[in-house]
Amino acid sequence: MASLPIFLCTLLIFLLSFNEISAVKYEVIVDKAGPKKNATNTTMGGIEKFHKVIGGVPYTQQIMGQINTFMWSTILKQNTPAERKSIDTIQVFITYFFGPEAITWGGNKINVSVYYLDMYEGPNTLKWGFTSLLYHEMTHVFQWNGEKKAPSNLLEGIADYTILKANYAPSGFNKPGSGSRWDAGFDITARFLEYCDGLVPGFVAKLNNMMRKTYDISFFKNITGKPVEQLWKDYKAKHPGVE
Ligand SMILES: *[C@@H]1O[C@H](CO)[C@@H](O)[C@H](O)[C@H]1NC(C)=O
Ligand SMILES: *[C@@H]1O[C@H](CO)[C@@H](O)[C@H](O)[C@H]1NC(C)=O
Ligand SMILES: *[C@@H]1O[C@H](CO)[C@@H](O)[C@H](O)[C@H]1NC(C)=O
Ligand SMILES: CC(=O)N[C@H]1CO[C@H](CO)[C@@H](O)[C@@H]1O
Ligand SMILES: [Zn+2]
Repeated sequence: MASLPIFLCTLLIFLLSFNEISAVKYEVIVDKAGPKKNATNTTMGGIEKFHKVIGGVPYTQQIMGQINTFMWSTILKQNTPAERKSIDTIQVFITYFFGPEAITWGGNKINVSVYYLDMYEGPNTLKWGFTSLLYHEMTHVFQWNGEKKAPSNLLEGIADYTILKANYAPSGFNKPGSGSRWDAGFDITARFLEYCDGLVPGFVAKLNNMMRKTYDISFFKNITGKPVEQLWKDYKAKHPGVE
């Protein structure tokens, strides 16, 4: 019985460190397996792929914890609860719907399409693609949106910026210098934000924090000293010939 105190001690350390890292609960709700509509595998449908290929609920909860920590420490740089959105639970639904791969809704809920999981094809594994998707969607859960005044393409750009910084950018992700407008959204905006972050370290975190109560385009100038249009011109000039 000598090992019991050690066990209790380990448990206590585990509980303490868990509490310190995050008090957020991660719930994963999976639809019942439906018809097999596989793209690449005759033996499994999307729900089965979720369990057998991705690692199911345990993997999803584990990676959500990792993403949460990365979000606060590296992307949003929010070290205290006062700086963060107050969120006690995040729910992920693995569910049947057509259209986007995933959606974030109701502030703290993410729906991932079973059809997307089923049809996923690419140079990376399905588990990798699912993880990349969660980095994007969980950014929507944690980011400020200027009380809905921030342009949605900027919010999408920040979500893709998280993917980029996490090294989960899919192979088609745009190169630095791509695009014709800073607010084209997704990877185009993400690459521009990466440039801004090079000028002012922590740029994205600063911008997000300013977006807590409202949004104004002058935030770019406030942080970098240059208006966004000037930043975009400088950025394009740094990458000549990139469309
Ligand atoms: C199909 O599923 C099986 C069982 O997990 C797996 O071993 C195999 O690699 C899959 N094939 C494809 C093409 O995904
Ligand atoms: C997300 O999925 C759940 C479970 O299927 C469903 O009840 C909910 O309406 C979905 N949300 C949206 C916005 O589609
Ligand atoms: C930036 O914004 C902050 C807070 O909104 C303000 O106090 C500060 O004066 C601004 N700085 C510049 C250079 O515009
Ligand atoms: C509905 C569907 O896409 N089924 C496919 C399952 O996978 C096999 C093998 O790749 C295809 O032949 C089926 O069309
Ligand atoms: Zn998005």
